[in-house]
Amino acid sequence: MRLQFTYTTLVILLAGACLGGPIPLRAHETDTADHREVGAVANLISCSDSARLVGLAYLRERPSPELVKEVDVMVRVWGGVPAGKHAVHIHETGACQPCSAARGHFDPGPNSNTNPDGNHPFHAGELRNIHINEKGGGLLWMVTTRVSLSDGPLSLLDEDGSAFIIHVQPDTYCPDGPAAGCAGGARAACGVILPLQ
Ligand SMILES: [Cu+2]
Repeated sequence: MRLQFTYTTLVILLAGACLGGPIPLRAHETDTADHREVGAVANLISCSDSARLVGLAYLRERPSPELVKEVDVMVRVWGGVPAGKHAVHIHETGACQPCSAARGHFDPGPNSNTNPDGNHPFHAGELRNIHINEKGGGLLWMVTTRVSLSDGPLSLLDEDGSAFIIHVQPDTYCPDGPAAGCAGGARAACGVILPLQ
């Protein structure tokens, strides 16, 4: 099942979850045509039940003439993921059926290494852990400068797209170098990143 979201839907779903200081949810141009605010959304689907929508993610690239952009990231989960900390990343391919179709971590460029454990936490798609409470809800809100939504070498909306992955285990950020599972292990939820018009 894939739901179509509008900005109005996003405001209803996310505004109440924005703890103390909601960000404006707007799609219109706020600068010149080259420096637009751009948005994207991902429906998060359970990796054990592809018919189950467990949350959503929202991205907003702020208007800027710089190549490196500031991108607001908000991930909201309302069920289907066990309580505790879970790794959250942006993976390199916009496919979630099965969740392994999202492949490795988003990490474009001449020194690309998408191995989830092998180059962690240095991939462009790295995000922070999300904490899921005992009722199954969780909210992650952060800013990254490692990716963009507009055209360019860091764009998540490249030819094969990108996807959010929420992992079963926490992200340890691999402090001892490459080790199996240090980046969160198996996959709990996945969402293909789609542009908002
Ligand atoms: Cu991952």
